[in-house]
Amino acid sequence: MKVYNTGDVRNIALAGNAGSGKTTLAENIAFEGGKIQRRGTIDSKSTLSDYRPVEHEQAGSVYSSVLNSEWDGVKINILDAPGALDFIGSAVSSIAVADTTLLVLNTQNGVEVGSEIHWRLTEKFNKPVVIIANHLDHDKTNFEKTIDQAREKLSNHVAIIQYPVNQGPEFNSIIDLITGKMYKWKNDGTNPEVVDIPAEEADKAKELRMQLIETAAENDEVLMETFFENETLTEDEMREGILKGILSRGMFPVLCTAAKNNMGTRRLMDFVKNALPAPDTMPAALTTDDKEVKLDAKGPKSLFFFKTSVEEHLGEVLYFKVMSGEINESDDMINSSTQNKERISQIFAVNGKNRDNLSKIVAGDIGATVKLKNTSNGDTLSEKGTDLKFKDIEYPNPKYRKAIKALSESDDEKLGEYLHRLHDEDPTYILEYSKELKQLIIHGQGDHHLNTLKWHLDNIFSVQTEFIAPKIPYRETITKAAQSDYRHKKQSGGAGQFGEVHMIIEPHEEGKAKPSSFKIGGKEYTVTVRDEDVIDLIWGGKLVFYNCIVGGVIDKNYMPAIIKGLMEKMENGPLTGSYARDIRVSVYDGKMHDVDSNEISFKIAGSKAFSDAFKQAGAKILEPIYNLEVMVPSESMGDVMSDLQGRRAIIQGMSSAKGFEVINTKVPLAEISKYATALSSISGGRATFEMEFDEYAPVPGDLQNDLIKAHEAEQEDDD
Ligand SMILES: Nc1nc2c(ncn2[C@@H]2O[C@H](COP(=O)(O)OP(=O)(O)OP(=O)(O)O)[C@@H](O)[C@H]2O)c(=O)[nH]1
Ligand SMILES: [Mg+2]
Repeated sequence: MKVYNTGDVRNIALAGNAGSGKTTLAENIAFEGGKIQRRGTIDSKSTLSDYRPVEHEQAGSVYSSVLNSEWDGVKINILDAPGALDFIGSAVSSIAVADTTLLVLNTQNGVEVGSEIHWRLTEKFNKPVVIIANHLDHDKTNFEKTIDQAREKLSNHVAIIQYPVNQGPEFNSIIDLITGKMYKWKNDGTNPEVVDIPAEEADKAKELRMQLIETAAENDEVLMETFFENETLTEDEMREGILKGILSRGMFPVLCTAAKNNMGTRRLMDFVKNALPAPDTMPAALTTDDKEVKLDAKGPKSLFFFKTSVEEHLGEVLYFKVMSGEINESDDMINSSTQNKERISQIFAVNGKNRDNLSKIVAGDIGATVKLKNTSNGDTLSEKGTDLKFKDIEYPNPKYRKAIKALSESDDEKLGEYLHRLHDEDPTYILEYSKELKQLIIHGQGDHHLNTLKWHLDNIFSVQTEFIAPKIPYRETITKAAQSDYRHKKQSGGAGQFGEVHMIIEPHEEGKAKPSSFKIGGKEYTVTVRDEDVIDLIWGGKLVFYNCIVGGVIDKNYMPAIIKGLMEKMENGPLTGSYARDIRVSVYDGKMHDVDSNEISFKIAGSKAFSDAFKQAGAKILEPIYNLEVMVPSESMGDVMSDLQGRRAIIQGMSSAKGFEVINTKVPLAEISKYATALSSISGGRATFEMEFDEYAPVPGDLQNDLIKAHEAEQEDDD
């Protein structure tokens, strides 16, 4: 297949709400560029993009697909993202990697939730956007309402470049304000007849053209002056202003399509070729150490990997964008994450599951390769000696968790392997084997997301699994000081065991002075710290140990054994068996025996004394609290707030942004396991949220009692 120069490449992401017509549009672009002889359809499960069984099952995209086409010598790479928000990971990587996003709107529904959320991703990645007004052939289509909503909810820099003359079931014509012509299709779309604007449209076209010229001029001072002088711009000046506006997000052009009938595709491809930025006109990419690397075909060879798919008979296919240089088949490169050498044995241009071999691929272009040894999503391969590592794509945090288990234990290993594979294909599936909870937990974006994962396990991998309720990783701590001592003594023939430990435990707080005196149960204790040992616990929080022994009553060498004894209890808290945290322990007295004392004796004594003290120290169960940022359309605000109150939420603040209210709140994890589903049903799918771990906080007293009882019952069951 042909090799394209950087300037002849356009990379577009197709984003927007589920069902807006992205995959149909991608199919049209591939068809018009001669990549396929017939346009596949969603109904007949024959599109290039939606080729996977799960996509046939769901009649919509689940993963992004990479397609390419050609128009007038320019290669158009298409990243067709799924619209369903459960699969947002693929929309994130598509928007991050492409240079321009085509945000496809279904003009029956206007700006939908998914449109807004994908729009926000383009804001985050600071990428140009072109709006595609699709579904113009529906009886309920409303172009004007869609544009009004786009201006209100997305940006007031939305600029009409094309408008439909006869939207609705008879739709077959648009007016293009750049060329000043009307485009009229026959029933099968494709190639339109180009005619002068009819007299009855002249005034409207003139007015909209003036608006477009003004918006184009606003993006450049020189153009603005020209506009003031001549009160218009030439077609070339207009194009220049539009390109600048697109690049700086100062303008969001609107084009028209009826994708099902293949109307508008060719004009769209003209526009992609003429008005959208080539990869080397985009801002430089950043490396992990914040170095800017300009996309340059003459630069050092480097590839950024953004997507993996596992294909039948082929294994892992890894998709990349060439970030600089020219890559040839058989090039050796270095993975900057692992420093391993990788050989690029084959280079492909991809159309869904179809692949064409390339001998070479140039900076800015998108391709795929296979048989890499140790490279995955987010990695950079670069020329030896350059050690480039591009910033990885940031994916949204998980919002939903379930525990999963194989019905048959013998499938455990296979299950782990398949789950990793599913994570490679969709990095927003996060797997966690929690040693603490003894559960395999899958984190994802929502119920549908996790059910899709299970669908793969059931239908593709044939591993029978079940979801179970995920446990909450509680913690235990204490709220006041307590004292205890314990003598461990054993004399049963042979060598005996002896160790005695006196300790005071109290809550650990950052910045608290070292212990010196305590008053516990009317008794005063004075201690002098000899040594301090601060242990950062891998599950969060600290254990601080003070050796306050006077006169060598316990040898210093036994301290590590005592700490070991404490750690045993810290790992298995006395209340519910959860991890304990944020405790400090002062060992201030005890006894040794010349012959019988040994490490095991002091470990046992330390552990028992600690357990006993813990129970008198106002022990508390802590639960994980998450910060939630909930974006709610104003009309659902009341319902969302009252639902949050039922979830023990503490509201931190509220603000408004473009028709949305933003609620910042802290909520216990136990209350939000299924929040994604609940919020969606309260708000008709319009509200969304982000969540991030904040801190551990004490559970309310009644819940603490319930948890302790539940733990006791569980222990009895186990006995
Ligand atoms: N009448 C009409 N139907 C359309 C148009 N565009 C797409 N469709 C239909 O709308 C449905 C959804 O189209 P897709 O192309 O799968 O939409 P998508 O945006 O890729 O959807 P997701 O992948 O789920 O995000 C299909 O049945 C298409 O045939 C259009 O312009 N007019
Ligand atoms: Mg699709």
